[in-house]
Amino acid sequence: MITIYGNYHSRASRALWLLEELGLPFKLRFVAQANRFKDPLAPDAPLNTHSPEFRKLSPMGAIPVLEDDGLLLTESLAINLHLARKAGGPLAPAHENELAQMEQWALFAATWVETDALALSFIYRRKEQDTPEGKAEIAALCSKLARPLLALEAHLGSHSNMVGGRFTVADLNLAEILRYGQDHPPFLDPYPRLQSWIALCQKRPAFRAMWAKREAEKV
Ligand SMILES: N[C@@H](CCC(=O)N[C@@H](CS)C(=O)NCC(=O)O)C(=O)O
Repeated sequence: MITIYGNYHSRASRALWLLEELGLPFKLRFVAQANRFKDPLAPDAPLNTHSPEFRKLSPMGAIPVLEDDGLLLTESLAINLHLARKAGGPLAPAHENELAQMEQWALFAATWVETDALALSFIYRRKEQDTPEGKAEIAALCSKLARPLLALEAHLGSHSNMVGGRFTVADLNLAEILRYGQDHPPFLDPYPRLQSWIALCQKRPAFRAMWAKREAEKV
C-alpha cells in the first residue's frame, strides 16, 4: 500500500496530483508543517513535521514522505519518479534515455527554478508585493529566473512536452514547481510557450481533482 505523509498545501501536492493521474490506490496521512503551530511539540499538537513520531520517518523533518511496501522516500521529486516508473504507462519513462531526461528535468527544476519561484510566492503570501522592497525583490527574482525560463521556452519551441512528445511525470514535476511563481500574475508573460504548456498541464482532470481537494483542505 502506498502512503503519503503530508498535505495538499505542501510539496506533497506533486505526488497527490501524480497519484490522481496514475489511478493508484493510496492513503494520505495528514502531516502539517510545524510552522503552523505555536508549539508543534505540545502534547495536543496534531502530527506535524517536528513530531518525534514523524521525525523517525523523515530525518529532515519535511513533507512529503512516501512509504511503499517497505520503501521509504523523503524527496518529492524522487517519490514522483518512483511512482511513475512503478505504475508504467504514458507518464513513465519508456526507456533508459527518457528516464535520464526525466531525472535531468527534475534536477533542473529543483536547482534552477524552485528556490526563486518559492521566494516569489512568499512575497505574495506575506502580502509585500506592493511595497517598494517587495517590488524590488520581485524584479530581482524575475530577472534571475529569466535564465532557466528562457531555456524552457526554447525547449518548447521544438517540443510539445518536456520528454517524449507526451505529458509525463517530467511535465508534472516542473509544472508544480513553476506554479509557485504564478502567485505573481505576470510571471510567465514573457514566455508564451511556457504559458500555454502550463495551462494545458493545469487543465488536466487529475490536476483539477488534486486542486479541488486542496481547496477543500483546512489550512
Ligand atoms: N526537497 C524537499 C523539500 C521538502 C520541504 O521543504 N517540505 C516543506 C513543505 S512544502 C516542509 O516540510 N516544511 C516544514 C518544515 O520544514 O518543518 C522535497 O522536495 O521533498
